[in-house]
Amino acid sequence: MNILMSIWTYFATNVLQQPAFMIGLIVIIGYVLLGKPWYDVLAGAIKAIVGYLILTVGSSGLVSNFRPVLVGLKDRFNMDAMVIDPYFGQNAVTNGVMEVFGKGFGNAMILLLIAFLVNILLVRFSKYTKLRALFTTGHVQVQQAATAYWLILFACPFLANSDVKLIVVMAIILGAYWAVGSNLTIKPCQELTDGAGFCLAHQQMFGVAINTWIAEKVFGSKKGKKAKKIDDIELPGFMSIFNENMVCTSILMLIFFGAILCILGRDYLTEQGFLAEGASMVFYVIQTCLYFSVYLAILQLGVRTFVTELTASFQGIADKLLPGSVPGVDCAVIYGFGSANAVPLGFLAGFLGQILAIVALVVLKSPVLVICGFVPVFFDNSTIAVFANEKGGIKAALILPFISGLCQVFGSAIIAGWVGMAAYGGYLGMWDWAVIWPIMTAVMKFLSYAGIILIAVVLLAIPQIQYRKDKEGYFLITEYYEAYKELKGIE
Ligand code: ASC
Repeated sequence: MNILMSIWTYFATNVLQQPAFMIGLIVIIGYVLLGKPWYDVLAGAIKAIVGYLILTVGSSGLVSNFRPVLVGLKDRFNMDAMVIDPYFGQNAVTNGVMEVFGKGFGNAMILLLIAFLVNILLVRFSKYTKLRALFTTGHVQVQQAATAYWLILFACPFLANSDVKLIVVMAIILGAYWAVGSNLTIKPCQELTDGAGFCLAHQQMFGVAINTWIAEKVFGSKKGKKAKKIDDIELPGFMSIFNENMVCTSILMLIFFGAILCILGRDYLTEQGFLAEGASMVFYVIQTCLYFSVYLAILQLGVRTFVTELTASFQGIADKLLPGSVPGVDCAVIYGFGSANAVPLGFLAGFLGQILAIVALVVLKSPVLVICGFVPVFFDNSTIAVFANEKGGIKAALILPFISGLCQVFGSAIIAGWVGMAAYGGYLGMWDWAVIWPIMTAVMKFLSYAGIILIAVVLLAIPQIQYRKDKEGYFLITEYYEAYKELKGIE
């Protein structure tokens, strides 16, 4: 048993929680099942792993470059505020869960094992479950497991006396959330990418599904007139330079982060080691801000490198092992599709929403103050903007991320204040965890066991409803996208 556990832990730490190797493994299995020669398998795996690692260089470059800038605002103004960011959220759990509940979280590996198996089984029996998505982003699952542990312990203290009961409940609720959430993003992703064959497995899956739906219903074509998308807009005169993504992103970020860096001030930046003593502040600001475009370009190169390998090889898994399934990937993958300018615009609109919400918390003298974390502001809102633009045009791409920014701050302040995580300085803060999980926590808190059952039933009913609303297209959209397009009259 110990040996099995060691093998599993090794696999989970090195493969399952490292999306690049997880994707590599999937590509190997897929190509082997397709009967490809060994050198094609090897080449495919290398391209997939390198591509994903390039994506990671882009996304972690963005995070490590720009997170300190936003968090700096808190130090600079001596604010006693909680940061909404997955990494701060995980730290808060690590530091606080023992003190608050008298219980540490040592069972992450077992939980991941059960969740992974449950995911595979749910997809294997898609005929009954109607679930079609395999999660590949283990790093996100670990962050979510930590936060869910706190929320569930808070809502259901009666589970604390038995590790087995606790793990089972967590596996059911989290596993169902993962499976149902990623499944919800299949239609938006397939329609946006013209059937690229993946969906999202991240932290704003319900957010993407709900916002795409609103974008289509509220902002979509009216009286046969299509909503104007970002790329349809022809800017006049000198403004036309904004049509080019790299220029647009660089100028917007220069204005935005340039202003924040100036607010932080030379003294603070030198003190923190960001700016070398005596170096030029002007060029430091220009370089730092332009790095935003650099990392975004890297990220998009990574997406281009691995997505084709992943989807081509996944055909083997979808044909032989898990019929009709697609892989769920990091939300950043979507930045390689749709309108590239939706990415900086969604980010800025979301930031505006967050700032407004934070000002409201200060004015209302909220006991919990929040400071923006880079990951939720950027990765949630840019993602939502890309989908919103596709269905509802530029208006949707600005308004929906703005509302999302409000939801992220208010939702996180309420839930983290209520469950006591705010006192430990951080909360996950991503869309689903600021909107959907607070509702689930409240239901479990007030209905206890009945609440747990209710949530599991409602979650698992969602794919059934989706299927019943579109029996013909539901599996066709993953199995044969061209036929789906024909069925729906999509050009
Ligand atoms: C997250 C998280 C990250 C980023 C990354 C986006 O939620 O923890 O590191 O988003 O996955 O590419």
